[in-house]
Amino acid sequence: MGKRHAMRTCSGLHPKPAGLVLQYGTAGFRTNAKQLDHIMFRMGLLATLRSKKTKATIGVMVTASHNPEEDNGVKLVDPMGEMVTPTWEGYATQLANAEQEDLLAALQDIIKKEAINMSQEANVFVGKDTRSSSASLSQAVLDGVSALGGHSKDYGLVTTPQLHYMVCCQNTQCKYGEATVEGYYKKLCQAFIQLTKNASNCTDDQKHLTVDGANGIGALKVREMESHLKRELHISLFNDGSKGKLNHQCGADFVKVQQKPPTGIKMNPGERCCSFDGDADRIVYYYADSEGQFHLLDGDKIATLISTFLKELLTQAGLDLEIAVVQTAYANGSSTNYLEDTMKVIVRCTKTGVKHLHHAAQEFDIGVYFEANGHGTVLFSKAAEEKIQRLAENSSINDERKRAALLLQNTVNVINQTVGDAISDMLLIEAILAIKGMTIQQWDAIYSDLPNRQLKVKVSDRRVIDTTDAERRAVSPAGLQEAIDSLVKNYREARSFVRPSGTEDVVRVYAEAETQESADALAHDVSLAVYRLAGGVGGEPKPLH
Ligand code: 16G
Ligand code: MG
Repeated sequence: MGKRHAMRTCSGLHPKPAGLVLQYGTAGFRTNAKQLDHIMFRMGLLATLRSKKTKATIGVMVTASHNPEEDNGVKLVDPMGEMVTPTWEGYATQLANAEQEDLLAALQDIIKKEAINMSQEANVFVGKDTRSSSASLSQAVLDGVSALGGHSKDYGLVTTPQLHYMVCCQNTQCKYGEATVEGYYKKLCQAFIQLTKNASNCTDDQKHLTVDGANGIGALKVREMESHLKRELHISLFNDGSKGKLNHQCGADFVKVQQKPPTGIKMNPGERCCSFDGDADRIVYYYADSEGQFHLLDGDKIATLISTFLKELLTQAGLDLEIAVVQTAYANGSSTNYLEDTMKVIVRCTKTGVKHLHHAAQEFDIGVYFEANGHGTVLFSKAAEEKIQRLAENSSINDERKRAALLLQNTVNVINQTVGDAISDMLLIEAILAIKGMTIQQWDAIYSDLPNRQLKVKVSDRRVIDTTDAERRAVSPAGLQEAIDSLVKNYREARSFVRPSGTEDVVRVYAEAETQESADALAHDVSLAVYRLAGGVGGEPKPLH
């Protein structure tokens, strides 16, 4: 068989090091780039099978997001731009770990289980980030696609959300937009310009935004997009990749975890700044006040700003649509209280990982989902989009309703609904602040975050920790939850939970409390409980102070 022969020959060019075992984790495979060549080839194969199975275009993105430059990774994108389903994540792991001589059998196993018609056409879109290893690794993906006779389109350097967008456009016959990077800029920027038209008294100062591009793909793409913004947003771009190292002391993850500004940017007091991560699917905002104090506005603050804005517009438009905010256990308790008690919106909590939030958000007319780390977007149900559309086209409604309906319509268009998108989120946030005439300080003051602390604990096998209730409670090992419960009782307004990381070999500990000292002390207490009850390795966790 010709194809089989081609497969053998090509897979020989991308051999698997014997014994190497990797897992398709929360966000795909991610490890040192040197270990990934065979994984990429095999993900090219798998994407081709997935395409044949779904009779749709599938995406493969080569990136390791916020990881250091020497790492790389790969994620598969399903037809509507979503993350691939759990069953296929399982296949990805099986295929990745089959020894060289078992590869054909592993493929045949998937073909059989999924009853795939191998004569069906296959189409795969491939994208990559700016890592030096990405060029050859994305070529390995392309080799995998052609080894199974699939067609591929190489988008080259794109952000992760741009690739998700292209896949969705392609599979909706361009109803979602044109499947080109130009088309993406046009759609988003046009919507942004329409939105900000309503904020005509915006000064140049208010139109200014400082962006930290994490020395990655997001910086390149912001540059590319700028002309489409027609000076309605003035961006000062730092960490644009011209000299600094990717994600090194910069980017959204650094800023969120360290709770401090990235290096390499110029911050003036009171000015809005934001940071992207290495593949531009996350964003956080921040500013320094006149005393030089740093203030972070994370995914929770973003979700609050967006959901408040949408809720006000729905009221003004007289549209009866249900809006919900989806968070994870990491959401600051103050944000959850504010959303539920003051804003009166529905709040749902899911497990960590975009696919869980995305899924939960799909259950509402309008689902706003954000992880505290800045990954998130807004989903509109088909029915909600149609209602908004109809109202915007209705000529017999009063001016207030008309204005709100048009704003809602353009809000839908500025959002990348396929996945969290730093560029799209940035445009939406900038538009909201402009329309509301709101400063970043005013946005920050909507509610005050409870002091919190995140720690990690090394244990011999993190799988001994099993959680329930969207990771808020531990069901094993025995006694751990009871220990956490009694420690939490020692502090005011306190909360704590632990979960095994999906991307690192550690157990994560989160604690929040009335004061920073209490949050730090509680996080330490809980770390000790994990260390003692869940098989800690290395030295005992030391107190923070
Ligand atoms: C991945 C997830 C992110 C999550 C993080 C948690 C996607 C695209 N990314 O980066 O959403 O917050 O993992 O990491 O799903 P952890 O399990 O190590 O805490
Ligand atoms: Mg990312």
